Amino acid sequence: MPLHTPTNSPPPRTAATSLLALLLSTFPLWATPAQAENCSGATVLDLIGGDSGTAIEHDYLDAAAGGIGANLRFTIPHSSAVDTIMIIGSDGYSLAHSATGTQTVIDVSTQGDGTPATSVSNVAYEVDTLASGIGGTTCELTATFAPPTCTITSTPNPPTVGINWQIRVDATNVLYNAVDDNFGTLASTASAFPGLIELDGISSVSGTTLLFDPAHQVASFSTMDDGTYTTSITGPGAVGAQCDYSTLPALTFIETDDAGDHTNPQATGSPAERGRSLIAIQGALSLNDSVDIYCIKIPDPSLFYATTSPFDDGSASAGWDTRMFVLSPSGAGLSANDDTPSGGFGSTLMSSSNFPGTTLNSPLLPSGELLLAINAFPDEPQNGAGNLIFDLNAAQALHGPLVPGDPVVNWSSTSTQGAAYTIALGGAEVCDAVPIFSDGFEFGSVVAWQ
Ligand SMILES: [Ca+2]
Ligand SMILES: [Ca+2]
Ligand SMILES: [Ca+2]
Repeated sequence: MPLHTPTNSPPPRTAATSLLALLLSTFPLWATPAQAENCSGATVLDLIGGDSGTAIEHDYLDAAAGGIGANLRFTIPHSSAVDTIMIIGSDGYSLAHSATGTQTVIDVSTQGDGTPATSVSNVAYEVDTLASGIGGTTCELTATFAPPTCTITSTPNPPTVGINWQIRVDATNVLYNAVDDNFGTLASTASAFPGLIELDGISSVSGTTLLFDPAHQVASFSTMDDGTYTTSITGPGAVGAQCDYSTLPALTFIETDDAGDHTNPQATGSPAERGRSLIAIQGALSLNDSVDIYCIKIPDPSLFYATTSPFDDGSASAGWDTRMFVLSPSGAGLSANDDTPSGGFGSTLMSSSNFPGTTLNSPLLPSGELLLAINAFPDEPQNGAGNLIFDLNAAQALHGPLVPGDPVVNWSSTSTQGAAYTIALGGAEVCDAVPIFSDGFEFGSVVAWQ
């Protein structure tokens, strides 16, 4: 049995409910329901860069460079009953605008209206169309600041010792730093560089690009001005950008006398050339010279390649059946290839994630200073027991070692091939020293670099 039995009797009528009933009978608020408003079709346009749609990327020119920040135009179609449009931005902007006719256009700017605010990298705008205070569908439009970009231009390029040298910086969508009073900075590794240069004196403005010309100059360029020059800038929303220019041209290393085997690898440059890009090694093998080994530096393995095949790099050449290997500084085999998958008998080494063919035994390329070896088919590197370091039967594969860490002790030399070669390199730098080993003329523990 239920403990409580509901009743159908009405609630007791009070003075307040009697007054409400009287008002409703006199002023029927929803006797003719208003149409729910629809803001679909609303778009936002970048008045500076021209991008348009419901989610745009827009440009920016800071007030300190003569601009009004970002400048957005909202275009909102609606019924003629609409009299108010609310725009509420995720950056804190919130304002009711009057609407007339069947389309309303509203312009806002960072400088004039505080939106889009530079404290965030993008703003979501909620658009509400209202007729006599009654709204309907809500639309969302998204405006994202284009990221800052920069370039450094050298005049002349490359610089010439003894004559005037200038560098220019172009910076786009950059935010003025009111604390440091600049649009960015220019730093350099050059020994003669006077210290951090602030980019504050704009030479000219083109669109949203600020030009600093010159950002730095020397009356008579010297090798003490050699180095890497780096510009750092920041855009709205604390989005940063950097750009580099190096005065140091890339090098081609030419084999000096004879690059040794494992007893005597050859450095690919002098200490003064350390860190410069190495784009090629030129040398030769012969009947009495069956292997050449060089020290190179690989800063980022994902960018590295070495090839003797003109199919893979037009500046590479050999014309005979090469093999190439990468070894660790202590002589452990890391990676090997006989024939590039691109065709012919040239060899190509690169990170296994980039190699356009089969990879076997997990070929590994760490970053840092490594040894690059070239010999001729069918010669093989071997360990101390005379066993193969790599099984190169799959000629077009990229190979890792059969036993990881197994050091090369001997290079078989039965080939009758070998002549001049040019190894084309990418993502490689000059190595100015070679490892010396604790166990004499065999690969083993590295005790120092010379
Ligand atoms: Ca040689
Ligand atoms: Ca040699
Ligand atoms: Ca080959």
